[in-house]
Amino acid sequence: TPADIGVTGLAVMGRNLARNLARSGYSVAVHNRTPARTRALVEEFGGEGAFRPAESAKDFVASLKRPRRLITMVKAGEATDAVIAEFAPLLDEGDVIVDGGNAHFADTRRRERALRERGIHFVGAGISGGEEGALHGPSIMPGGSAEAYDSLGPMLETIAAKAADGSPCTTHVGTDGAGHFVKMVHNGIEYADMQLIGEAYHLLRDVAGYSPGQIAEVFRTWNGGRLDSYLMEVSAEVLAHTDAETGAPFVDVVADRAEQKGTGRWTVQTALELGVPVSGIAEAVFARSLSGHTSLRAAGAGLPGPRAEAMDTDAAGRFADQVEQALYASKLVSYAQGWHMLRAGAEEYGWDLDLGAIAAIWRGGCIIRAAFLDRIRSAYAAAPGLETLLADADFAAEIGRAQGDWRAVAATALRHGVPAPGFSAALAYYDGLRADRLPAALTQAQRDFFGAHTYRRVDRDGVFHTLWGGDRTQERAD
Ligand code: 2AM
Repeated sequence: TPADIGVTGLAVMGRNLARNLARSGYSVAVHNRTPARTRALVEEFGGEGAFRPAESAKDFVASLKRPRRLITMVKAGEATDAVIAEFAPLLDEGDVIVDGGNAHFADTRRRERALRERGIHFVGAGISGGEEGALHGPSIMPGGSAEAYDSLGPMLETIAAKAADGSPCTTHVGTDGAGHFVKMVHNGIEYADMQLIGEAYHLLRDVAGYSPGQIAEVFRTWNGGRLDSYLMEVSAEVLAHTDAETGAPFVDVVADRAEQKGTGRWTVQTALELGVPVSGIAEAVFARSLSGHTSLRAAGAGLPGPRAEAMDTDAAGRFADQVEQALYASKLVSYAQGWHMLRAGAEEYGWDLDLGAIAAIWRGGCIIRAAFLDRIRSAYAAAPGLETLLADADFAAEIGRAQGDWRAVAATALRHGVPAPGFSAALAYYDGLRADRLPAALTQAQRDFFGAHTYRRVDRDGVFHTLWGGDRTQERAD
């Protein structure tokens, strides 16, 4: 009997996804450019379910039930195009290719368009949760035609993570590149979350004087409250870990140069094009980048600045509580920025994104999974047109209660010379939203002065220019 679905590209993500499908009762055709990986999968895990190994692309395609469904799990970029070029000629109208890699959404849009012309459905599916997620239940963000989702949905819903209320962490996100776009924003938010947790750690260490082990305890406590999240849990685990070789806290033996594969950078690049201020994500990308500039940091190492002063135990405890408030408020802001970007992307690319459903499918499986996402889901359920998450009454009230401590923490960071770009950028964004008047008025006047770029007035319609070099009279410019 033919296989329900095929997976090609059997590195660890593909292999685990194929195993997840097989363990869920589907018969899975498996294929890899190098057949040794296919054989290894069947040898090691063949007992877990119905695998149909194929060595040639032709046999692989021939072993699939019609309309055929195949998932490619190869490296994003040229490999994906190579796989499509190899398989598309072997497929028929109505067949479905799913790209489960980390493709750029613009590539997915291009591939979807080209395959649509040939009658083949192309689904760009963001998959988050790493290796473990792929095996035990990831969050899956598929974009493509509704017809393709009709065919794939039941399988994806079976293998996806389940939220606490039992609902699957997948949904039809939107057409063409919507799934990979949403996955990209997920990763951007992940960068911001990690940066904010890093800043909290840095402040607790250098200002409160806590050891990594003590910070692990603080994080565990926070993880029992509103900051409950996978990343908080991971951070506590890491901070509690001791290096076996040296006996030092593990975090102290890791080189402090953060790397990046590029999805955070894509998020910021796209946000710049969409004109959406995602300062939390941008600061996170820049902070990683700064950390990696070894010679630059060496050149700056002797620059003057304050030294953190020791705090007594009570003061340190009070400060830790304030940091929790600052972390929560900054996190709220970065999620608000992320959702703004989702809205803007939907508008630009014509996707009907359900902003609450996206929060819902991030409640489980993915790296930013957290109880908190259920609150975003309900905020959008109550008000689908919500302009910003910060305008939700509950979030606004919370941030109102947090803001005193948030400001105190940001000020302490500045005074002690501990960099906290995420906390301060989030606060600046918040105050920018709150402001009655912004200095953008001066910006516009400057632009008109040196470049005759014109301005609008607060008191009447129209576009104006002032004759700055002449008698400074104002003329209509529209
Ligand atoms: P391989 O085992 O033959 O190298 C991650 O690198 C996965 O993508 C691997 O399964 C790898 O196959 C596959 N891959 C990388 N480049 C590829 C290409 N150009 N065509 C097909 N598969 C490719």
